Amino acid sequence: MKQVLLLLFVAAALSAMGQNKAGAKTSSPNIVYIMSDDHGYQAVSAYGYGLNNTPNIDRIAKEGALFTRATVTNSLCAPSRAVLLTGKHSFINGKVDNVTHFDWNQNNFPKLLQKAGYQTAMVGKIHMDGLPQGFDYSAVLPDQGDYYNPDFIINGNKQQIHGYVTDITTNLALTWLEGRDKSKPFCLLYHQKAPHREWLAAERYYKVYTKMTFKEPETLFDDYKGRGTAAKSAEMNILKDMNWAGDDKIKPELMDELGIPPTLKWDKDAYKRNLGRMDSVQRAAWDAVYDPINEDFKKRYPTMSKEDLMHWRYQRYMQDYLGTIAAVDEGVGEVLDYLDKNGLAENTIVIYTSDQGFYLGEHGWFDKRFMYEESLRTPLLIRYPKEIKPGTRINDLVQNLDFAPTFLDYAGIDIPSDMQGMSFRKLVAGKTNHWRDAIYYTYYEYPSIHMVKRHYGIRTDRYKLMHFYYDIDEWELYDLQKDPHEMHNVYNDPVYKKVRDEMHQKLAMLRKKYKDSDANDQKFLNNYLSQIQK
Ligand code: SGN
Ligand code: CA
Repeated sequence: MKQVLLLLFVAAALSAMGQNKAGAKTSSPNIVYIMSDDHGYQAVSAYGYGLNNTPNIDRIAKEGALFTRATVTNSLCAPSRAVLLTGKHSFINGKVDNVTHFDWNQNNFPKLLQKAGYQTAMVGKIHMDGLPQGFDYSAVLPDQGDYYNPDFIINGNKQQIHGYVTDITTNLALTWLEGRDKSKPFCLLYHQKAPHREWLAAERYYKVYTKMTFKEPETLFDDYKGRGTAAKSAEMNILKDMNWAGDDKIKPELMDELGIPPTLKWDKDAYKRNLGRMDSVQRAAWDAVYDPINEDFKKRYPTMSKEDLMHWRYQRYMQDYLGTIAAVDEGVGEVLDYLDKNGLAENTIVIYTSDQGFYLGEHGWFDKRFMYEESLRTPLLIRYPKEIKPGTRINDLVQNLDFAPTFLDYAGIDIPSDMQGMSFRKLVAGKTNHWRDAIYYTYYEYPSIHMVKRHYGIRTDRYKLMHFYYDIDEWELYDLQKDPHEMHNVYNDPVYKKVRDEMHQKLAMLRKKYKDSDANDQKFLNNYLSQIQK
């Protein structure tokens, strides 16, 4: 009897403190984690590249912090999402590439938040099979999803929703926020599909962006001298490897008329599939803008040199890519407004990031995968007025590996000892200078589209060491201070002998620390080869 009374007393005391059974307090911070797909930091205006304007995303950094060297551990969509959820490297969580199965039964940070009394939701692109675990609500795109009139899988049930994917994703996020149980803290993962290939913008933005001209990067005409086999054999060059119909939006009939062969075998099908999802009103609006582009190209193509074509294709790429980002930015603004209007801004951690970086013409490329800077790094902005001073800039080497432990730390939940990332809560609050001095990276999806060879490596403040393996055995070393564009591999330069030895030692230490090995590389290679042969 005494024990029962004691329990009743404890329960009453806990509820008086605003704490529910599992431990989360009503005052625990909310989390809004916004992640887009393939959004390079060069296309967030807060990073200062001058390509486009993203005032709403920038607002997060203005009122909070901007990370100048945030990186991912594996620059590919589904692996990056698995790292976000688990706080573990790909070779530990098992999702090493877009092909391998992800095991939802393993632990993840939303499950832990949920257990502690948070309400959790995931909206938008997740790119992994199976019902997402750890969420009270999920509304996700199947696989890559579609830009126009997309299907969504809402709590396991598929339905098509009319409209433009970015706007729909924002609406689903806002609707969930409004309808949530307001007595509990919440964690919302709001994941945009844009600006993923094939870059179809919303009507209100393609009308504007297709008229714009963008600054070219210095290395657009890179000839890959000074690099190894991997950069030379990758298939991500804007001039050689982009689809004419699928990417540039040249009509299949016009390709035939001009004698332009498809780049990839699904070049024309990609175009037909994407535009085929539009209704007649959407299609008419599209044609009104893209028909004149086709007519202009038809006139110019016969006299264009390869160089002219590269200039033209770069502009076409940027118009559509940056056009899709405009709606992403607008959605961020709507969510920030919602938090303001509902008095939630003060107690909500807002993050903006991407699943990886992207090449916007640097080295002549599009896509990602490589450990070179543009795809290794990713935008990262965070606002939490209670702890982060406006205008903070963090240059330390944080990774997407750190999100899970950071969120648990903010929520006051113990971080499981097998999570491999570090909480950056103190770092961003200016309460510690203690941080890692090197990051570890792995990439596996080869042979595959874009043909980026398997590699792993480390990056420190100044240097980067990479090993490309499987069908080659090549090392690359870059001095990022002297050579920020990574144009000269100095691995065999005697001047760098000491640096090289030190970097090798550090790499060996990190591989050991994170529990990676040649045996892992071999295991994942064998798995991959058997899966793609099926
Ligand atoms: C598609 C794209 C690739 C892209 C992968 C993976 N080709 O295959 O360019 O690298 O997705 O992207 S496409 O012709 O189908 O558009 S990821 O972000 O999902 O990893
Ligand atoms: Ca991606």
